[in-house]
Amino acid sequence: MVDLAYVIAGSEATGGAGLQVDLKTFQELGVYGVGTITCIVSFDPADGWNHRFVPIDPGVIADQIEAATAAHDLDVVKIGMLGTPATIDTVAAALRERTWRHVVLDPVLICKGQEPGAALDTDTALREQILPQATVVTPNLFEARILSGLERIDDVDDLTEAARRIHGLGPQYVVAKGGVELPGPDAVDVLFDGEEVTVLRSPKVGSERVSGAGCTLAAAITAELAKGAAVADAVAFAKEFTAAGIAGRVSGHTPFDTVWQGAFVEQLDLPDPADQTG
Ligand code: PXL
Repeated sequence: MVDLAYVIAGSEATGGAGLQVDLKTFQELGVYGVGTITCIVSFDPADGWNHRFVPIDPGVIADQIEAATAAHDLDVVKIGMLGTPATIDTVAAALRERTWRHVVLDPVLICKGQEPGAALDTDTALREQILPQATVVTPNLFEARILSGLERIDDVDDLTEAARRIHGLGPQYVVAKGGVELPGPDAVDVLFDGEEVTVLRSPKVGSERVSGAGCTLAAAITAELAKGAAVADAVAFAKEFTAAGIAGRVSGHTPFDTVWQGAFVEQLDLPDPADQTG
């Protein structure tokens, strides 16, 4: 029987981020994906690709969660963009209703196009209601700064300190991501489990941010956990999977490229089953 993974996240209409990326990643990694939509983001090509953000009615989010969890025994879930305090209330309550083996939180804090005041309320609600329920949280540099309260994160020591502080807010494992913005030749991630710090490094692929990398990483961690991997192994594999996807990126008409989730399997260069005889 195939393993199942669940995601509660926003739709991003170009296909480069959000729920679309999560489900593509799940499929690529051999788990059956189930998704609940929290909001719809449609970039506006006539306005610098700014985000147009529409939240889904909380009652409709609750209906989707009811349907998904009644249809399947789901115990590993990824949480992506939630976007409003009302959505966070609904999702936090639904999370509390059952026991999860893993809750992987990609703490997507702000969306360009939202009111700054509304964004602050959303950050607070996420920190208070969702973060303590997460087993794994995957902040990028910006999110790590906001969640840790550190003014600057300039090197691996700062990133480690941020991971320690965020761990203090409740999640069991913190994966703080340096990305292309942390100075140095490598993309550095710091994994902190409350006791041990593990620093993961891989050479940066280019110097530009690629859309969907954070979604892909958290979804790949979720898929590996669904299959039974230990957290440290899931994180290390997800980093390789995401790096391959960044190297194999897709260019469209947007000013940024997006991750290709099929690149990891392509680079394995598996023998074609049609070539095998006997
Ligand atoms: O990459 C963060 C992200 C997550 N989820 C949705 C998004 C974005 C960024 O645009 O639109 C729905």
